[in-house]
Amino acid sequence: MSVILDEKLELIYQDVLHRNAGETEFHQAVHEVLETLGPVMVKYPEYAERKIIQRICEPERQIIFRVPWQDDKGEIQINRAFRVEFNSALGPYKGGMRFHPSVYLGIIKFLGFEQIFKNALTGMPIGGGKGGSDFDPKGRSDDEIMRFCQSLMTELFRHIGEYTDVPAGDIGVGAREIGYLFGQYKRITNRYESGVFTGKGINWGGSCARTEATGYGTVFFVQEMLKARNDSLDGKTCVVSGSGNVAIYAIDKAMQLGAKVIACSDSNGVILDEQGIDLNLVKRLKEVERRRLSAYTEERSHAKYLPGGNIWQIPCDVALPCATQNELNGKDAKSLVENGCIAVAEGANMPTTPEGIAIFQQAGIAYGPGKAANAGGVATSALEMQQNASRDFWTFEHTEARLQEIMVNIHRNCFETAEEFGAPGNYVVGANIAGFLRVARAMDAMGVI
Ligand code: NDP
Ligand code: 2IT
Repeated sequence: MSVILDEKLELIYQDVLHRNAGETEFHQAVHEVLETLGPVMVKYPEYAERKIIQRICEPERQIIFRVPWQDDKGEIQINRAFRVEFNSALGPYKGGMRFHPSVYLGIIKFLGFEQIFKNALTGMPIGGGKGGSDFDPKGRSDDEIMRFCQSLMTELFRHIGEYTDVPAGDIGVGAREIGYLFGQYKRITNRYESGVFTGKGINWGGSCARTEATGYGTVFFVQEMLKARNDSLDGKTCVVSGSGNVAIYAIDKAMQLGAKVIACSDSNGVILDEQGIDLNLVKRLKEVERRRLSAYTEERSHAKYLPGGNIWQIPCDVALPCATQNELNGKDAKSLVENGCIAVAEGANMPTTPEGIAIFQQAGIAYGPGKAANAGGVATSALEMQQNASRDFWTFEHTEARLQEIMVNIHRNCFETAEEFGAPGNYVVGANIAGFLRVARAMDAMGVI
């Protein structure tokens, strides 16, 4: 790890390593937060005394279970699923479910840990949690996805609830999966408990703008970072990694605000379209036809498909990593900076390695970490819960306006907190400390919990 920790924090970190052996992504997420908490321990020694950090690093509850199901050939498949209920000081556990073959406990714990601070930053009443499975949805039929979701929910239903734990989507989990999961929950419990899930379909309890929220929110965050530097997105060249839910709506909002998005990607390669990405085509290929991004050049022959390509080598003003963890390393950060990039905001969770973050910060570019920049998704989930609780349904315009207001507030909070703690312009410091303090104050008020 790049930064050396204060002595007390190093001891806490060593304990986390020891108790959670082999969970490298979780170690990375914890280290990044501990790096910034030194000045907090000086200003609020009572939190150190009452071991708030050690308590936050230990999940309240971790559930691991078997998910057996039958594929279309009748063959039995066995997957493993997780729900890590990390912290409920501010509200019910809240966070997505990820279906991806790389999922293991260390991934779910890093995501759940990040979620605590992110959710605190939104200012909404939501705790932190995350779940998922090592199930690989690629190439599976709708029926297989349904049977898998039903089997998973046959165990998960007993752990979740509107006031307990409220899952949503993440990688590999979108509206289709949430439909199957919610349907099975409703059937088992005999309750139409809308608030138990977010990301639901618009005509059965979902919220307008939830689909768009993470990508839109990330771009609203960029807009605020640039405003703070007397600049704007108008006329800027952008690259966006990924071509899933977050990437698609980040591209959409960046274009609406006058930027030119010239590249996006998937895990196989990169599309470079100097005329500007044809977003309707990407949406159709990914959301409707569920095809690989390489199919883009079948209809846009002037565009280039770079198999195995590195999107961060493409010169741009603004880079938005919106695919997955550790997708942007020190070398990539160096290329971006050398090619004149002025702003990076993370639509994905922990996409930049510690070496990459250090390079962005040394170069003085505007760098928005995921727990601040992608908080618009979960914030809009909380707006969905609010609508469900009051049996109300807001318009797209109203919901988007609330989302933008929340992102402006998160930016301001991170910006001001960074200044207060002696690190002006450092949004990592601002996000970690502002998020931590909100959780710490709530935990401290509730005694030894
Ligand atoms: P999707 O499943 O819709 O899309 C994921 C995209 O990232 C795909 O293009 C996928 O390519 C690519 N990708 C996934 N895993 C890998 C990998 N291991 N290597 C390379 N590329 C990969 O997921 P989302 O758009 O919802 O999520 C993207 C990121 O945003 C994640 O980090 C997620 O945690 C984060 N996030 C999501 C929120 C949400 O509301 N959905 C909210 C906040 C953060 P391929 O198809 O080839 O796998
Ligand atoms: O990482 C995230 O914030 C999400 N996947 C969204 C979580 C949610 O509960 O909406």
